[in-house]
Amino acid sequence: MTAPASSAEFAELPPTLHAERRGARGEVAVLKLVRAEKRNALDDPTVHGIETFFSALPAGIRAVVLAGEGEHFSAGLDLAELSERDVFAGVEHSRFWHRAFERIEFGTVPVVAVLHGAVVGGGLELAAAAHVRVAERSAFYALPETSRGIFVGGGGSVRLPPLIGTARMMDMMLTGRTLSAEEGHAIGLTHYLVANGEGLAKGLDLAHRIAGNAPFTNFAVMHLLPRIARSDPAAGFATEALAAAIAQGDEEAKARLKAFLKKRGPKVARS
Ligand code: 1HE
Repeated sequence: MTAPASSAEFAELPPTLHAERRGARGEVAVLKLVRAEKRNALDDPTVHGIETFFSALPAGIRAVVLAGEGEHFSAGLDLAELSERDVFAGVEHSRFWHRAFERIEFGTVPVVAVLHGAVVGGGLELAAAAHVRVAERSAFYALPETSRGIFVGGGGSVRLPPLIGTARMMDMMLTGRTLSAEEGHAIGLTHYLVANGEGLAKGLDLAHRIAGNAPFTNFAVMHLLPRIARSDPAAGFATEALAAAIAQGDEEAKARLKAFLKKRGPKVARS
């Protein structure tokens, strides 16, 4: 279902991005890379647009689906823009990507990435910043930076090792190895594997489920879980205890617990 909300509600985006709201109350936003003629290569205006979009989501949006138009999710960094940058400009450019993708990973709402075709270089780094990844069987993953004589610069060396392991990332970078959709799923890079053409529907279904969670719980999962996982266990247990106490004190949690006890809340179902 598409909500009647107009794209004018969103921050101004470059022509390479398209945003719309979905769901009965427009609670899910879909952000699409729409530069299919360049295989959704990420030029500066597009990366800036991603940062702007996630920094200024309209009120009422509780989850985002990130997808790509055309045959591929994204061919990564726009190589045409790389030509004459000096060393420090390169540092600033990488930091600019970091800021933009940080707005996804540690933004205001969970993000479901829907992947198909090439998910390579900066495109894979973009996908890694999302919270849940759905892949169509056409998807393939690679880090061709090495073959271009460059290095990952969009946060890949931080976000990919926890997902797929440092050794596997090393192999992908050193040998130029491409992973298939099935391999990506088997190693936990993606959470769901679906038939070609079914990714967006699956992504929307998951986003609507996420949008129905208590906002504090979504916040804790996005912002606290990864930090607890990286901290020492003593700090992790203390943070977890605080988060658990705050969550259960929330009115939303109390209402949901009461509903279950009165046989009105959902039961856990077999998959
Ligand atoms: C591009 C880009 C791009 C395509 N920058 N223009 N990324 C890469 O090294 C991947 C480079 N791209 C490819 O390997 C292939 O294009 C694909 C496998 C993704 C798709 O192949 P295909 O046959 O469908 O398309 P194509 O014919 O190769 O490309 C169509 C057009 O898109 C063509 O332009 P045209 O004007 O000749 O039509 C291509 O030049 C253009 N195009 N990919 C610019 N990446 C923050 S650091 C991140 C570092 C990285 O991301 S490095 C990895 C870069």
